[in-house]
Amino acid sequence: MEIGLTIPEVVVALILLLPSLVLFVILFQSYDRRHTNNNRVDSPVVLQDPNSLKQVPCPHIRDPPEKYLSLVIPAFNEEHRLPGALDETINYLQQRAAKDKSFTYEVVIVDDGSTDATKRVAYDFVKKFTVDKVRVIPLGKNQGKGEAIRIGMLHSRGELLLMLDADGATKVNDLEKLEHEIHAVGRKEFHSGDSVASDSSFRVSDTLIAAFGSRAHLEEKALASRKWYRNFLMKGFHLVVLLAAGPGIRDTQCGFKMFTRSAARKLFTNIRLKRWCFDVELVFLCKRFGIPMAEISVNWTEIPGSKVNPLSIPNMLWELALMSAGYRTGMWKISS
Ligand SMILES: Nc1nc2c(ncn2[C@@H]2O[C@H](COP(=O)(O)OP(=O)(O)O)[C@@H](O)[C@H]2O)c(=O)[nH]1
Ligand SMILES: [Mg+2]
Repeated sequence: MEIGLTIPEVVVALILLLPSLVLFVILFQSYDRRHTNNNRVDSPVVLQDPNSLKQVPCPHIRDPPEKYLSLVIPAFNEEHRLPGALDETINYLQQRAAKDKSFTYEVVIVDDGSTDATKRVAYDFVKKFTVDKVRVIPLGKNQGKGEAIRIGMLHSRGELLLMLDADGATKVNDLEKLEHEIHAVGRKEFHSGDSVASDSSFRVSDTLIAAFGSRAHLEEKALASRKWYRNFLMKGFHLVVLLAAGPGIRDTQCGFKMFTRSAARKLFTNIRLKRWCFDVELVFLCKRFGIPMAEISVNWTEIPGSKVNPLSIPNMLWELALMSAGYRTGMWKISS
């Protein structure tokens, strides 16, 4: 059978068909991820202690806190960058705990299907510092930074939960800036709700606050020194983020963010994006839940070995398209 289309007609047909096809695939994929993560069974719930080889229960974010602070580190092929960053982090935590007996902590390393020696390096730290202080959650297969952080958060024990990168790009003591802001905002909200409440009944884990580390103050310098595609990503991103999540946070992508336990419970039982744009979804969800967001300047050092490259751009756009389609059509429901 002869169709009898001229070349211009074929071009026009393709121009009309392609966007419809892309839209269809976006809607289909969003539909595929429509279930909230509350319904997903999150593994693992039991960890193995490499020292005693005993099983260690791994609590859920819905359980009461057992530590003051959890540090969640996503790690993908980080055998070289992780040891230095972990040494510095644990050193800081130990010094602080020595000065203040009420300061308790854990470090949760989520190994996201690394193909190098990341897991072994991480377990060496568990052996050295005990499974109470350092935990490894192995995901087996690579799932993405966002997914690794989600699983780490869901199995953390802290009143406050900090996510930070495995390369030590931000000095760990900057967490105090985020922590102080969370306490200040939390206390203010606590007393504004009930002016006669005594300060001793204030529990930071019950407040709803997210503190976003930010490199916005470094933007000019970064633009001059970063690779072209990082600048393209940064500028393009501001625009796309504005469209997808609205205004509020200038630097959504900084890998240094702190949440109260109650805020983390709401955010990480709902989040669906798994790779680089999960931070944008966090902003979106904070707004939906009315969780106050604070953006706080932190130090940032560009550490060689970044895994963000030009190939990350299509994935970022794809994730934002999924998110917009999912929430705007109502396929992605938010559960509180
Ligand atoms: N879980 C997981 N983490 C990743 C992946 N890619 C990068 N990361 C982690 O994300 C953090 C930041 O990564 P990096 O490549 O330094 O990104 P950049 O600092 O934004 O250039 C590090 O802790 C990485 O190990 C991935 O595919 N999965
Ligand atoms: Mg980095």
